[in-house]
Amino acid sequence: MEGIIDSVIGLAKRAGDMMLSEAPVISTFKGTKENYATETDENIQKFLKKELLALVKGSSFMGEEGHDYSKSDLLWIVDPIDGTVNYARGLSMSVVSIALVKDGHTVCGVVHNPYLGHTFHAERGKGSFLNGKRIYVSDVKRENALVSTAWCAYDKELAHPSFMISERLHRECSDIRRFGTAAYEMCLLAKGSLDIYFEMLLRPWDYAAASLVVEEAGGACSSIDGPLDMFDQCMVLACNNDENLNYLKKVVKEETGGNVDTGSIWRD
Ligand code: LIP
Repeated sequence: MEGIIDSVIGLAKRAGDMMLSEAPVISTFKGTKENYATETDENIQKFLKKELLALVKGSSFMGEEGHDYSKSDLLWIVDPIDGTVNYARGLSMSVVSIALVKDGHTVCGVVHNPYLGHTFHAERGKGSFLNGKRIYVSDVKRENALVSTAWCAYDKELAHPSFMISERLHRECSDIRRFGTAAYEMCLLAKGSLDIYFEMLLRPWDYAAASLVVEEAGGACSSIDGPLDMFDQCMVLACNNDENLNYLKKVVKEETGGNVDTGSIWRD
């Protein structure tokens, strides 16, 4: 996969320009009134699918807007607009997220915020970068940690345990932030601006790229009982170090009794 990262960064920036130049028009509702796509989500996905499949022969594609994919050991996992509700409501905080996953593990990832001109990228074993400058997670301890989280707007049956966890983290850490885009929040952790990140339920396109950016910056990502699932939805935990990750796992298990059914994107 040598040498493709610059092409992927270029495509993410062109997709970002589409986000800035197209007015948001809601086109599709996906099961709840909170979970929808805009025409721009669909246009960007169509554009990236064509370009990325041409970039790596034999690869396949999974995107948020219609996520059928053929099994291949080389899979593009794309969120055309992470933070779609922000985009639709004119909150200038959304990103394009592109990951190349080999045998279930991300090998390269790009997360681009066109509003701030922030482009994060990482290749496995080569470190993480923001606009070409190497980045590292913080060394902030739990009691001073800035936490970022959310309360399952698309899956409100999971909101109550999410609030319980947030209340405990607020009590035992420093404070909580919420930006409305998982991929960008995890990248803020990778650059040392946040220290603990948690969401009860996300899909592979929300975290496939950003999780590599966190890990290559020295941080740690996992689900509650194992690695992040690149082929199905799961709980997402990301921290600046293993100590805080173990603390977060303990809090989630204690506050949920350890039995949260996160369902599957492959069955209703
Ligand atoms: C969103 C995530 C956000 C989460 C939302 C949704 P989308 O992704 O970025 O963190 O709370 O439920 O998953 O739908 O904007 O790509």
